[in-house]
Amino acid sequence: MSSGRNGKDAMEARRFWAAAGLVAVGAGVAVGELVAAFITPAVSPVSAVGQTVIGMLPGGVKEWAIHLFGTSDKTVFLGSMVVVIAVLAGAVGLLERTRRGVGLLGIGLFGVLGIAAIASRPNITALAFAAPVVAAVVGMALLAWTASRFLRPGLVPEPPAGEAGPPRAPASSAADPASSTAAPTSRRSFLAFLGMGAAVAIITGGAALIVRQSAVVVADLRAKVKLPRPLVPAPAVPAAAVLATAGITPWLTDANDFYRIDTALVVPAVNSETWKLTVSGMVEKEITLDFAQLLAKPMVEMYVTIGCVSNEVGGDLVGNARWLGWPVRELLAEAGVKPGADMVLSRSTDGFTAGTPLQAMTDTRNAIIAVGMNGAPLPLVHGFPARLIVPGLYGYVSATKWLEELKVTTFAADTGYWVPLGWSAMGPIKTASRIDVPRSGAKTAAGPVTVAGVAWAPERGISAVQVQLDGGPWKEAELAVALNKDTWVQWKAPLDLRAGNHALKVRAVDGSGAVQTGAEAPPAPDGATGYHTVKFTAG
Ligand SMILES: Nc1nc2c(c(=O)[nH]1)N[C@H]1C(S)=C(S)[C@@H](COP(=O)(O)O)O[C@H]1N2
Ligand SMILES: [Mo]
Repeated sequence: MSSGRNGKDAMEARRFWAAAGLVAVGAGVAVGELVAAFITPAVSPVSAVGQTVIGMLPGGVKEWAIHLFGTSDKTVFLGSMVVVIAVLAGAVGLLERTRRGVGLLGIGLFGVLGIAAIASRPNITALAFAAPVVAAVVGMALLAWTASRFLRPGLVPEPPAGEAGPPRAPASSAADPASSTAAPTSRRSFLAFLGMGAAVAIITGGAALIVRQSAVVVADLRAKVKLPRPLVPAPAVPAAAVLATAGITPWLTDANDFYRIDTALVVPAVNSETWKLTVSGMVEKEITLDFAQLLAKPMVEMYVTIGCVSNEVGGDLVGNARWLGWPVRELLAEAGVKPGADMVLSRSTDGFTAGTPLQAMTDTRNAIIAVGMNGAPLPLVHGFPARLIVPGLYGYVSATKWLEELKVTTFAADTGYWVPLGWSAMGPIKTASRIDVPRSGAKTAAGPVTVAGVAWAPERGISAVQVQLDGGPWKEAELAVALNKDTWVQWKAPLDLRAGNHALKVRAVDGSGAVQTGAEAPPAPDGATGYHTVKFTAG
């Protein structure tokens, strides 16, 4: 039979040991992140575990995860990871209280998970394992220290659950051995515990500062980059390329509004002063060049619309920018491609890979190693200091950001990151069109209105856009002037609307005369199809 006082003590003891687990694991994780920030900035143990978890998700959830990667939901994901780690840490502390050594084992298991997660990341070095090992050692040491201090052998343990111990005298808590050992309330032990907490806070704060500092340093380097003048500048954009219809997507996408899709939980901060690009694989001679050497190459500048394979019909994972860069074919010509190669596997500093047909890298389309976006160095989120831009291909097979290696290889020997996860090895961008005005569910005026949007078929161009109101006949829309085949085209069409509900459909005809398919298909494995339809009300 347990008195109220014992219940309260047990509660306090549980709180203490949950906190002890939290402090031990928290300090371990913080130190591990700190070690990683110093020696392998591209591999963080926490994000490696997160990425492994996402990697183990089944197909449908992964589909959703790709979208997650491009949005602010990353913060939500990292936040949930912190909560999960905190709960497990508390559990580890409680375990150590009742079964000495088991909590330590739990922390060791954390370390093993971290090591396994890092081992499953592409392109890692042995150094990357230092962080989870240090994290586990620090966590175990702290918990062992707490246990040796507050769970001294020889003192009366808590009675096992369900079995009432001998009745205790309602003595003062200091005289009660059970409560004084299980829930230390003495001033000294409490101060020691606070000290550990403070150490954790300082270490975590320091680690966070260092990580943030590296981003600041890189942002500074980026601000100082002087982009070269292009040998081949992009043509001026004629006024007739841009429609004035209110609500239409701007023809040129501002870098700040450009969609972002990548697997990086933390944006890689790549130092442009130490950055190098390597050409390897099936080449006559390997080439390595640094950022200054890259900037000295004869550059081309061009408007290109890029898009994500995960874009739904009518979605906005697509954007149009002016890119500055050095044609990949010139770099490959310097390296000398050996016969038999048919793919270039590009790799980023954070281990992402994309497999691009050698053909697309070397033909006249100007696949480039891009250093500039809309007249400025690449923003950090869009791949600073260098990325690939290949007109006509979805980003997952071509647009590697934070580029560091081009391996000339074959489709038989290598695969890009997304291919084993159920996406097609080949990813040409499908002909697509979108209605921007009116928006779905909008209320418009009845009578004459202008509907408008964009259409794209990079590499083939757009020759016509047609709209269909309420299942009626297809009607030609008016096209803005197309700058080239690789950029999207704005379109608009005047309609005369009766009051009531309407459904508007759009479809495009590409430069080869092929009409966009109306057959509905999901994004996986090689891009969504179907006609974008907007339902709205007039009057
Ligand atoms: N390093 C790296 N590069 C990457 C990716 C990635 O996950 N990591 N995702 C690719 C995908 S799927 C797309 S659609 C484009 C998106 O480029 P953006 O974020 O600049 O719009 O980047 C590509 N390059
Ligand atoms: Mo993508």
